Amino acid sequence: MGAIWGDMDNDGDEDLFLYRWGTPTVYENMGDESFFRMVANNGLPRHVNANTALWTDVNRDGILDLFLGGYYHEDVNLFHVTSTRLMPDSYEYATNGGLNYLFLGRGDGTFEDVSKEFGIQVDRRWTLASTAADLNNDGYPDLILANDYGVDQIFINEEGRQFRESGEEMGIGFAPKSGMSASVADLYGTGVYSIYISNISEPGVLMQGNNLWVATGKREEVPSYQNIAGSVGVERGEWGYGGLLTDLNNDGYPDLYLANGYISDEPGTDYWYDYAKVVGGHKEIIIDAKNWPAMNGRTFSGYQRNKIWLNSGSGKFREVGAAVGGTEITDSRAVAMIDLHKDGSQDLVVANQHQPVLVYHNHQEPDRKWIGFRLEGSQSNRSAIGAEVLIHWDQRVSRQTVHGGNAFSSQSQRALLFGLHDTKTVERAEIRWPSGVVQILNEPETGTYHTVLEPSSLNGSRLLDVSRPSDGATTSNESYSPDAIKTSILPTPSNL
Ligand SMILES: [Ca+2]
Ligand SMILES: [Ca+2]
Ligand SMILES: [Ca+2]
Ligand SMILES: [Ca+2]
Repeated sequence: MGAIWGDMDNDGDEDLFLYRWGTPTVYENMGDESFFRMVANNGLPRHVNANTALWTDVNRDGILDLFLGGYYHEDVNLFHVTSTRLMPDSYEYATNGGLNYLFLGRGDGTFEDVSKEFGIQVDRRWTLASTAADLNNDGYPDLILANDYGVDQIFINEEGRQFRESGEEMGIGFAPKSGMSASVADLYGTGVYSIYISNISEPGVLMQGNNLWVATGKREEVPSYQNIAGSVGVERGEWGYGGLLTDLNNDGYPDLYLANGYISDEPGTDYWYDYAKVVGGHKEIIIDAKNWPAMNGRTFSGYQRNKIWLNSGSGKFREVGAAVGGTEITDSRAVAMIDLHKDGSQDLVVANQHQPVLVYHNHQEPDRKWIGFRLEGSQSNRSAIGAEVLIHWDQRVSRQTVHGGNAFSSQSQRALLFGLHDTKTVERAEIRWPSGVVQILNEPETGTYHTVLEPSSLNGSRLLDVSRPSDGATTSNESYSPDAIKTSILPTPSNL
């Protein structure tokens, strides 16, 4: 289902974690162009029907930990089915999915299962996607889970010792849908993360709509979220999979790429009627695969074009996919961002079911400015996963985090890239390392990637004191109201 890279033993080589409906597997990079497949006594379970995983240092000890999300119950082996009662027991509040796991890394490629003690294994939702970001600004990465057949969840990290499921408290734990992907971004240059979760919409049959959760309230508080997807125009995504928030036109505002399309088979046929009958049925109907009619080559939310929504910066998004070269009709699943030519332009890689992978080269307006940061931890994990960069420019702040897994079954490049529109200078960049060290780069040069090594001492930097907000964006007491962006008018983009 997916693969994520991270330096689990901090030796400078990227190690690989591969997750699937089967045995989760760690491949240690031996540094000599070979990998060692670690299968036994590594602390990981033998069988998980995993659909999502993240490298993340939850306790900030400098060693990468692993989050692993289960989809089907772990007693189910889809390659040797012993019972047909393996489907969800409800379309909206399913309670029989796979367990989720959290493993603390020991730094030698072995792991300690702390799923129960850390409050991760609290239910059996059907988790399809996950991402990690510090939502409440306490320095610890929190977990955002997109769940199929139910509500989404936020697990707030309580100082690296435990997680507290806070979805309802934070406003996202209602309205069950088919969560397929989770992505965060500072959408409006406020230093606050919004969350995008893709779902399913099929006109005339099922209109869940996708969720764009924006934070309300003061920045120093635990945020609560409000879904503004409908009012800003990113709700209708058909059968959505990977939804990635990333700035595609370097205007400083993250845009949205949505991979969609489930099964494009026999044209003119449709599985939806049979599907709707089953999922609308009693628990005993939906749970048993023998009640699900055979698809017999029928199309099921197929022949869909992926979406590219440009963020106007003032609230609204505009769908421009076909106009900018995204015309393919594909059954798309994962999408990842990588700057292939290192020219400050985010290219896209899209994985498709039963179809070739597509690579989109992103041609920018030549005068668009940008700045990039390639981070390497010393006290923090060497991959710098969980590190954040906040750039202060043009009277605003833009914030990004280094992800160890993101969206649907994907991981984007870890170097952070910020679009600056036509602004030539950045006042300063603030790097918040997972160790707590905050490093300031004054007036960093634009138009280049800065390779930044985490300072090994506190010379020129300081420890992050979360009880006293630091300068700049996080000190602001101004409240952030999504109403302000709802009422703004969509400007005509001068270019795409
Ligand atoms: Ca390594
Ligand atoms: Ca750790
Ligand atoms: Ca946090
Ligand atoms: Ca943009």
